[in-house]
Amino acid sequence: MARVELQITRRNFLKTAFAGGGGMALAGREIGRAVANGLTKLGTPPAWFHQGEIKTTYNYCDMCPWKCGIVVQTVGDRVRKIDGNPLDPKSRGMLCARGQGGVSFVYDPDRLRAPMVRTGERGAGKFQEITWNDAFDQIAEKLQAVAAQYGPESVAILGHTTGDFWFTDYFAQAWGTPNAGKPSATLCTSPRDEAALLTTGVAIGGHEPMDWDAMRCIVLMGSHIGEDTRNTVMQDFMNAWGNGAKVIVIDPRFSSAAAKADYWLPIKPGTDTALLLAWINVLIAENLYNREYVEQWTEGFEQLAAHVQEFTPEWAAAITELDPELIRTTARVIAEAAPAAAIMPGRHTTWYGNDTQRMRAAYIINTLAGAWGNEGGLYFNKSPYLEAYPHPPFAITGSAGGCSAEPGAETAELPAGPSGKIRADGARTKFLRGATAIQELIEPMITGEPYPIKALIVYGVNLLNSIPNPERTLEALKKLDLVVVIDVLPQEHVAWADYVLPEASYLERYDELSAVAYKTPFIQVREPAIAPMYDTKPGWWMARELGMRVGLEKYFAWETIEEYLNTRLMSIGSNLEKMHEAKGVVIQKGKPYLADFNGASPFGTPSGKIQLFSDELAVAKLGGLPEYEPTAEPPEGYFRLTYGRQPVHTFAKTQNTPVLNEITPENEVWINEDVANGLGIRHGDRVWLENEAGTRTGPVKVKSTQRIRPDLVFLAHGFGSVAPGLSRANGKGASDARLMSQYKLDPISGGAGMRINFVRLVKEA
Ligand SMILES: Nc1nc2c(c(=O)[nH]1)N[C@H]1C(S)=C(S)[C@@H](COP(=O)(O)OP(=O)(O)OC[C@H]3O[C@@H](n4cnc5c(=O)[nH]c(N)nc54)[C@H](O)[C@@H]3O)O[C@H]1N2
Ligand SMILES: Nc1nc2c(c(=O)[nH]1)N[C@H]1C(S)=C(S)[C@@H](COP(=O)(O)OP(=O)(O)OC[C@H]3O[C@@H](n4cnc5c(=O)[nH]c(N)nc54)[C@H](O)[C@@H]3O)O[C@H]1N2
Ligand code: SF4
Ligand SMILES: [Mo]
Repeated sequence: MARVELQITRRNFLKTAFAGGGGMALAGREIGRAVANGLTKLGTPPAWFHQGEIKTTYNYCDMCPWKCGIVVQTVGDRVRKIDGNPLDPKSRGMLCARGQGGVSFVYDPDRLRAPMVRTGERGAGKFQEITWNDAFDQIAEKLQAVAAQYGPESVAILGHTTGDFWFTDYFAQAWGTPNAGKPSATLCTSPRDEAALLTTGVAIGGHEPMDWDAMRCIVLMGSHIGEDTRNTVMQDFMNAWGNGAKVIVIDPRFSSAAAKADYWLPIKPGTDTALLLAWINVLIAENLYNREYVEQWTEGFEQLAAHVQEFTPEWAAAITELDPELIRTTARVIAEAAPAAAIMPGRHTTWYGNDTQRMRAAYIINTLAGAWGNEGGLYFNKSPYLEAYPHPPFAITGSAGGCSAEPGAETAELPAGPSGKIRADGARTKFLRGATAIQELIEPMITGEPYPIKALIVYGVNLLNSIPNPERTLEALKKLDLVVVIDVLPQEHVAWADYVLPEASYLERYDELSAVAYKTPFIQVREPAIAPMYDTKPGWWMARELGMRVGLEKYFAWETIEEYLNTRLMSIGSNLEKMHEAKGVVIQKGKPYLADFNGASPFGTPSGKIQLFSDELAVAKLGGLPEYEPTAEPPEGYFRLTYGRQPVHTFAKTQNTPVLNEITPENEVWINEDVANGLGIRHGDRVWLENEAGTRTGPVKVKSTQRIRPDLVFLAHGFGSVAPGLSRANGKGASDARLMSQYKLDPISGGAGMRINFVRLVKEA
């Protein structure tokens, strides 16, 4: 009865409301004001949307590197709300918790507020305020002194987050240092991209080209969607799952994605390549591969078939500790769905130091399934058309790469500096395609070999939390002649700067356009919602001010950022005003499928064919076909340290954001319940984590669970910071970065495998 009554009442209410529809819209503002006045009289402050005119600006999110398009609502000088931009292909009107947390990030009272110069010892964190003018004059003088004595190469520039372009790409090339790097390359995506270049000749790019809508079988190797909370990826995965796609998850931990899987393969860590080789063996032995596709588009099938003959499911079972029948069954599940089946290329793929070969094995399976360029498999990304700002030739060419690099950036090119010196990490000789191994740039700062690096500019990199072996980084920081840090928060490494330059956040600045290679390529604009708070400035302005003082005027011909952006936008018949009218995003046409190429090859290999056998790797004696390479086992009493993402935090950057900190203030260390019981450790206990070198972090809460194998522990990255200025995050939880005394370089991609560290649990004293 009650329910019927309620329905009637509601319907009557709606009728009344709609009867006056037109009038209501007209009178909306009046009513709003009346409501606000009425509430104020009652002593209740009116809601933000009744407090004044709402200004809408368009932007792309900077709470993680994914760059979802956002709509920002501002009243007066206060940002009130961020929503997903419904027209943006990445957000589609939705955001993850971190994206929503952007307002809180920007109003974090702990933000850096004014430029500062160091007054105490490096690392002591003693500074005094300085004017922007004086800061740039002094920095420019010191940079020029370093360059005069050691050459421009002796300045290293490290960058990440969405404004890094101005420093790692634009300034670095104009200045002439090849020693620019991003943690988003060789600590993240480089193995999967190098493997793709070697195999298909097409890099994966910023956006994994899974053709989700039509996919029938999804294989996730690691890829922990749901903990990795990239907005679009979660939407796509859940839609595909809802549409009945089969899901296979390979993970030593029962991840959030594993909870959605039809098949969970709790693999022994570090043995994925053995599983992949066995899958190839089954696909070929049982004749389950796409013969026509293989004949038309590949080279090296005979060699591959001979190579995998011995890699039976039984062989792999002994290595991976998986059931051989499960290996067979899952290979058949992939084949049944092919070509609408793919192993996701992954994102963070720097695991054990042999990672390019693992990714190649995965791509070979995607090839045998006929996935590249077929509907439901892997589409071809296309970069949007957009001209660069015209400038005289750079001193050097070649971008630092990484997942936020502009499409078309020549990441494969290995530049030498103006004095003919190549990258100081020895990239050209060490790695096949000369990637910059960011952590290796630390070495010449300490040893002076092969030549000295004397100055360091850090833009938006969490230096002591993102780069493995932080103790070595600290040694380097002590030796440098000049350290400049551009950041928004007093992160740990900020204490080591000579000059701290506080940036205006992404909601307070214009920025470079975001050009996204995608199924439907698109361009996003960043408009400031409010003026820079405190005495902060945008990164583009800093790059220009510095450039003007070190003789690079010709590269910074534009007077204002509006002029720079309008010049670029001219090439697509647009400008800032039109971008605003278009609600912040312009979408172009893609070429996603083989059929779109009219018989021509979309593959960028020299032969235009997918290289099942890689001649390039064979010539370099790096293995024409992938082989399984065992990784070292944890010593007695130790566990392999693995790490991953936490749904509401980004790396080590959001732990201090008030609303996100409130949801998740600290991390937990996952350990197998039986093992924990054996150690007398209970769920909820606090322990310290100690690596083989005796480095400790914690205390951290124990999550004792059956959801993880007994030979590893798992930690969400980014916690355990030691930065007194971060009032909420300081000292909470444990830091995976601090435990990474070791890393292993992949000889092909230069990627630093970080899952080779072992730790033990020490009960809190
Ligand atoms: N919330 C949130 N989301 C993010 C980010 C963030 O900071 N916060 N960062 C973004 C970025 S830049 C990246 S690169 C991605 C990273 O996210 P992913 O690319 O998904 O990272 P992975 O390393 O593949 O995934 C970690 C998973 O690998 C499992 N694992 C550990 N060892 C092994 C092994 O030997 N074999 C297999 N098969 N699995 C193993 C772990 O148990 C864990 O579930 O996340 C992105 N999304
Ligand atoms: N131990 C360990 N190391 C890792 C990983 C891991 O899981 N564990 N993951 C790796 C991966 S996949 C990646 S992609 C990298 C990520 O590496 P980073 O990008 O270095 O990670 P963050 O912690 O997000 O650091 C971002 C820094 O930029 C600052 N910042 C935020 N907004 C702005 C801004 O608007 N302007 C400026 N100038 N600064 C800003 C933040 O305060 C912070 O200092 O780390 C890699 N390293
Ligand atoms: S995934 Fe979340 S944090 Fe990352 S850009 Fe999108 S909304 Fe922002
Ligand atoms: Mo990453």
